[in-house]
Amino acid sequence: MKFPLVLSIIVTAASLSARAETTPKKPNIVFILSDDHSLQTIGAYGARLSEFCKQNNITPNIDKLAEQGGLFVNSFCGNSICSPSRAAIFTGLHGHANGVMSIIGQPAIPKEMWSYPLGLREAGYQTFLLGKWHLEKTTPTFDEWMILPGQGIYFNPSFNNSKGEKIQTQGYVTDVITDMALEWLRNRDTSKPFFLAIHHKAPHRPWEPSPKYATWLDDVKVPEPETLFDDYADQASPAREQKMSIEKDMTMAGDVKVGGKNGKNPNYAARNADFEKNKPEGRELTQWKYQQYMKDYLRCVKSVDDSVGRIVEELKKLGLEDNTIVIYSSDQGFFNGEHGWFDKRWIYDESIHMPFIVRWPGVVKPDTRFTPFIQNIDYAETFVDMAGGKVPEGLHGHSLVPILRGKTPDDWRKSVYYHYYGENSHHVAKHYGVRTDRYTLAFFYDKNEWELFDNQKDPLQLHNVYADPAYAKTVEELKAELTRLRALYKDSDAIVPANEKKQATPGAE
Ligand SMILES: [Ca+2]
Repeated sequence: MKFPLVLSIIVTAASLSARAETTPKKPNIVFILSDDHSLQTIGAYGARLSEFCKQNNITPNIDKLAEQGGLFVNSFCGNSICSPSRAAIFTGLHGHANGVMSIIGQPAIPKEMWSYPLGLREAGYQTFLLGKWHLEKTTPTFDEWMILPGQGIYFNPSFNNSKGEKIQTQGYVTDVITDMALEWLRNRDTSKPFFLAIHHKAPHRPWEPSPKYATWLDDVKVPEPETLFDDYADQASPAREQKMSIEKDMTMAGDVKVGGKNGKNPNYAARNADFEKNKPEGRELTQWKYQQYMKDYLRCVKSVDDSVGRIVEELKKLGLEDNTIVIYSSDQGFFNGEHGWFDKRWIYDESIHMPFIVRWPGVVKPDTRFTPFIQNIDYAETFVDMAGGKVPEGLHGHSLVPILRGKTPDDWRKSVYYHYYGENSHHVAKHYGVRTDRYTLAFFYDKNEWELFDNQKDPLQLHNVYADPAYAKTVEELKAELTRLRALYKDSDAIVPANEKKQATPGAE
């Protein structure tokens, strides 16, 4: 595997003169990153399940952040899978440049490579990372860290910390992480501004809710997507070959928690009894599985939302509310039954979108809906810019601070680049592509197959119009844009790693 950009973007740390003194009242920054939380399941986003979330009080605290600050409606990842998205956030570079393109056999990010905690440290910040890291071979560059090994687990998780200790905890992972965050806030070094990264495990598969919410939502019906029974008739062939369908690939014992060891878990007793009584089959079984999946997912989201509420409340108690930026994001989106799927990986909208919400008192006007196209590669420079620090030349992202201040640069990007490198657990074909305001163009290069969606006419992304003569000019323009982006980021076919031979651990994404 090659790292073509490493040499050119390795930080010349010495050349970045540290700011001599921190300016008064530098803002503190709390960055909350959940795992696989979709836009559809955030009330404030106005997406498919947003109204349902509002009616059922699922994300009141996240929604409040958006009301008091702003949210980005065109926020995207560059590769919709955990480790690569996290590496892009950490380095400000797409995967082909930082080396983390997949979740299997991922290399360490080169030690010499710049990452945003280094920029924050130079700017006089103390930095703490807490929760899911999922870049196993890379040591975090935060001053202190407390991370879940691998994926982490939902109950009684252990953590590894920056002192080389293994910490065993008791309780539900989202609550444990929140307790640790509050403790750190109370005991932090008050002589410096801080950056606190809180990386939740939830709501990642296998969507195990807190016992507190085990039966919450039992009596409601989660609205089904129009495309729950998508037959992929008018899409490119990879959509028909994936293995992420609720009908065929969502497991009864592990995912839906019926039978197996989950069958005896009292938290899942009601659904096991219901299944035994009604024995749904065929389409009804898919619908039934969808309800179980979505309720578990939303129960996990509810605990994340509680966490957001507790953190904001603690900032208030500590008198930090007015001078602390609070950011909420997730490492990518997720299919909540759209196209009949769970999981992510595709350039398609539910997967490529990332929530990005920023409350920055005195800077971001309340209830702002930002429309510029942003991407996870922008986070690193944004964090450091918020802190008044500097970043090295050659990052792929750009600071969002001008946009947050209400002035979008004239030359801001109008499209985003996407590249999914494949791994075997859900059989999604490798593809790269471009998402613009109106279109999504993807190239499945191992299949030499293109797919074009007109998102204005076809927001559900059901009809591949690539071969439609009416779109010939559009195809030409989008291909030119894709070529431009690949040249801009210096991505090339030579960088695509050999297809992974190893089967991924189910759910280990
Ligand atoms: Ca994820």
